[in-house]
Formats: sequence, structure tokens, C-alpha cells
Amino acid sequence: MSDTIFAKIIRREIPADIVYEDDDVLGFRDLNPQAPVHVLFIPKQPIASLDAADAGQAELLGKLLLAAAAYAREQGLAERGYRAVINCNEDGGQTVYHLHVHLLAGRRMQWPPG
Ligand code: DGP
Repeated sequence: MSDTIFAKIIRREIPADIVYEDDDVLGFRDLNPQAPVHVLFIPKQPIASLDAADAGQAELLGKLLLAAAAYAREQGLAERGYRAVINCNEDGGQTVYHLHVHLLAGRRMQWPPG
């Protein structure tokens, strides 16, 4: 997969407001927040999209979701609730082709999404 802006953030080549890190996952604030809390969680291993993920990456995908959930709990967001979103490919609204989970919180979410 070609290099993305998120790969550059992992390598610290461009700045980001990093709020979570472990061996496999990085979390940083979205540049264009859509809610009072908007954090992106990405695997350090590049996976282009959810569609590109395979069974060998099941554990990593689990860690990605659990990292987002742990962060939300730790930040006191879990009780009121939050939304975790993965946009996949063009119709899904994906613009950066490094798999990421959007964690959105701090306001009441609407359904259906636009
Ligand atoms: P998506 O549309 O699901 O691919 O989401 C990509 C998100 O990435 C979008 O909400 C804006 C965010 N984003 C794009 N470039 C940067 C960047 O350089 N830094 C940060 N922090 N976020 C970025």
C-alpha cells in the first residue's frame, strides 16, 4: 500500500495531537473534528481499509476497537456513550487509505448518518 499521511504521523514526520499509544495502535485528534471529542485510532501496521483486512489481522482489528473503547472509558465518555465509525472506500466516505476508527463523543449523535 502506498504511504499515507497517517504513516507519516506514525513516524512522527508530521505533527499530530497524539492521545493514545500502545505497541500496535496510535490514537490522535482528528484535524477536522465533527464532535467535541473526535479521535482517530489506527493500527501501526498499515491496512488500507476494512475491505483490505484479512483473517490474519483479526487480533489487530480487535486491539484497534478495544483501544478506542478503553480510551473512551478512561476519558469518562463511555457512560453517556459515543460512536465508533469506520468509513470504507469511496461510498463509505473514506479519504485516507490507512484503516482508522473514528471515535466521536461529547454530543448526541444522529441516525441515520448522512
Ligand atoms: P475518512 O474520511 O474516514 O478517511 O477520515 C479521514 C480523517 O482524517 C478526516 O476526518 C480528517 C482526518 N485527517 C486528514 N488528514 C489529517 C492530518 O494530517 N492530521 C489529522 N490529525 N487528521 C487528519
